[in-house]
Amino acid sequence: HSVAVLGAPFSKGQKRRGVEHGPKAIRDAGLIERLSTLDYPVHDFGDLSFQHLEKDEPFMHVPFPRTVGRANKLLSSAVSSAVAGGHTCVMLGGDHSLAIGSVAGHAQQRPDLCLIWVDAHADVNTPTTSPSGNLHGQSVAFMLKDLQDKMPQLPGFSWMKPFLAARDLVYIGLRDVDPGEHIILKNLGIQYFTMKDIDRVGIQRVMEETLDHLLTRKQRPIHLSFDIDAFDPSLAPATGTPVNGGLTYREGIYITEEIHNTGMLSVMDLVEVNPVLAASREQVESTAGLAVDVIASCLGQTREGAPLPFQEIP
Ligand code: DIR
Ligand code: MN
Ligand code: MN
Ligand code: MN
Repeated sequence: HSVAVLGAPFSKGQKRRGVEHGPKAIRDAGLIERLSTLDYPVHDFGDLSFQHLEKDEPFMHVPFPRTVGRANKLLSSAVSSAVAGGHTCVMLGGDHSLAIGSVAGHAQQRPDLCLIWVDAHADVNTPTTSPSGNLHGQSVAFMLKDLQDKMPQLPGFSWMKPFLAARDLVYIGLRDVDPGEHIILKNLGIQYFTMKDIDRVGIQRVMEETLDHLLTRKQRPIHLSFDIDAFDPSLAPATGTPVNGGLTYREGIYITEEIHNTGMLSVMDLVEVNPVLAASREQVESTAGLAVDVIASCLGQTREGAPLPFQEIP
């Protein structure tokens, strides 16, 4: 198999500037070089270019609906083509509203996919429940078939229909869930593991239960949507909405190693790296370097050493 890297320099799913520079920061931290040490071809498809829309009035209190809708339409085609071309696809954000297009494009090719959402936040607000209006906090609500009757028709989103069943989604790392989101998680019976759950049972059991829940009935493609703010802010300071008490480095890498080991990872997103919000160049480099470690681990880099076939000691 081969890997396709796709940059999505986009920030209109939230109100802070700078997250559109995430793809460059992650590439500058050595992503392509690192992936080329693994054992398959890497194709860097560069960055998508998103159009600026002059007139894009808010819908209710949701800013830039047409801009976000159009960007995600473009991204969904790009991801769909990459998957159709036989690549494992790595999408570099950009803000987390981009998961709408990424998962939708993936689902076009693989309607049986399941979704693992690693994040401090659930990103499942509807425009009605959202305290901020920001679309990066609403991505999952656009996907869920079970929320269809709660979602208004937003301008910019007529190209897509909800495609995901609540039972095909698992969250890991939650610690900042809005009241309306909590009601949705409970009402739809969505499987989620908060940081408290990780404290209680450990990351090993969380991953066992996650993969049991999603893969026991049948083997199917995995979409991993990884928000860098799932990590503790001491490890990933350069991000828009840091929340204390996040994943340790080892918990994060354990998650990605276990996902790699399923052999079912098909598309992943790495989002919300915002180099402009860092207090120093060191903070940019540590956050982007962490993103590179996460991606490489998803694609087979191990803590044990290179996954080579058996060789004699030289
Ligand atoms: C909040 C923050 N729940 C919202 N969400 C963030 O705006 O809906 N997601 N930051 O990554
Ligand atoms: Mn998120
Ligand atoms: Mn988040
Ligand atoms: Mn491998």
